[in-house]
Amino acid sequence: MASLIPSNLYDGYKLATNLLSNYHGIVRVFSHYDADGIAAAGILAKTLYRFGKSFNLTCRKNLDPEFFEQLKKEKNKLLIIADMGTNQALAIKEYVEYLIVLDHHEPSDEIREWHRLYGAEPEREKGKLVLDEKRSLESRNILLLNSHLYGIDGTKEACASTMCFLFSIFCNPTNWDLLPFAIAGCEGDRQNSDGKFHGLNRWIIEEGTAHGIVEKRRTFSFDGETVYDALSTTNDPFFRMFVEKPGRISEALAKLSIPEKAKMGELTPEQIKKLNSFLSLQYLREDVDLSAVLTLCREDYFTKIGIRAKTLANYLNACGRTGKQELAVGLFFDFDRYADACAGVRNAYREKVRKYLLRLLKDGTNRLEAIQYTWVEEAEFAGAIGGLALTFFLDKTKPVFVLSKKENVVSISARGLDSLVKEGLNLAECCRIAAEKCGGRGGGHNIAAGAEVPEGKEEDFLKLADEIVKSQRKNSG
Ligand SMILES: [Mn+2]
Repeated sequence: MASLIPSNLYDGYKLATNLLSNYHGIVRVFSHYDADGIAAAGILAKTLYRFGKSFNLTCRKNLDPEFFEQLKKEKNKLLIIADMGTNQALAIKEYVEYLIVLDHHEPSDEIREWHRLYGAEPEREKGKLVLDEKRSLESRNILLLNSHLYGIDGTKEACASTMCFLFSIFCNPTNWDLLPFAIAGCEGDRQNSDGKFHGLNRWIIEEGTAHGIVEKRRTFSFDGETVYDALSTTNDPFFRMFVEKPGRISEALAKLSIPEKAKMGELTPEQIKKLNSFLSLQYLREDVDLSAVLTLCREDYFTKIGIRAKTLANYLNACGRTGKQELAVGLFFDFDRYADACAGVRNAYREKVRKYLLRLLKDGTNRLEAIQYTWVEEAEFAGAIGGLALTFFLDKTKPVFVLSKKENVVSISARGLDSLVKEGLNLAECCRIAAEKCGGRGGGHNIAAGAEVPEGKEEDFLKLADEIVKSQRKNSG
């Protein structure tokens, strides 16, 4: 393991592990509320539990002023933040004694510089968080375990659940059994958007496959009990023709001589091939993004607990975003007890997403010169809807911004495509700059980012975002 992980990251994990073993209070954990964040949270929870540590866990949408208020009141000593927190680390540290951040979001220039000065090559006493006298006081006792800071691409090679999983097996090799959840986190964050896993993600998956923890099988990216169920309920991948005319599912299956009631797990290679060709051809006609065509049929990982990584990711995402985080985290401790409840939450979530997708399919988006945008009533659906709509039916030459309003704040989820990123699009930068100019904040990844601005500022935000995207794409030639 040491040879694969950069040595300074290895040191970071060692320090984090030692810090935990010498710490006897309650560990406060915060994580993000999407599939990757919940996977990271569950992995941390199980790790702390096996470590014999008491902990208190909360999953949140973001680290807003309310979070800082809460932090001030709680008076925590040791805080672990996953899937968020890199760029707020110095502010968070004001309220706690020790801070560990396990993240994969793009660090700001300020944080990169801080890390270069104080974090990159820890000249620390072995096993203790004591820093060299030369280093600044503020830098004490912050461990930034963000993949980007160690030369690992956080959009493809390691997500928050990967960073937490590595920490977890560092603490205790028994935790290898949490691998299915780590893969679910990678799936949730689309680290394998080209159909393959890379870097540290690939390493943990290959190790897990070699040791029989997960089994690789070629299958469709949609799931369900029977092939009819799967095709009639899936939003990701989304089949426009089936959604618009559900009768076509039976027609297509009859034409391909595949029984509607055939179990997804029991399709023969011949049936998989026929159905894949049919669906791919349809996608090419509908001008669906190529990434979806290429990943329609691909490798997935089946776990001993009897669930696919992709399905698990859907459970975690649906529970996380609809305030049922305790059900999702329950899966890590007693899978059989919580699986049915999670499936129910996933089904309800899927129906709502579909309702929004249908509306968008019918009404289309509002367009500016370089971006397009739409509104949804519930913020927790914004990211999913933007990503799916852009991949499966919207104009692919413009990133999509999905807005929603809650109290006095407008939340924005921005989604792009690989093809746009190659042309210079960087939504993280776009959201950050545009939001800051509107008195809000934003950030994320080049292909998927978010922002919040005060109500009334959304028009300004959209205009600025339009200008920024225009110049990003122009500058790249
Ligand atoms: Mn993530």
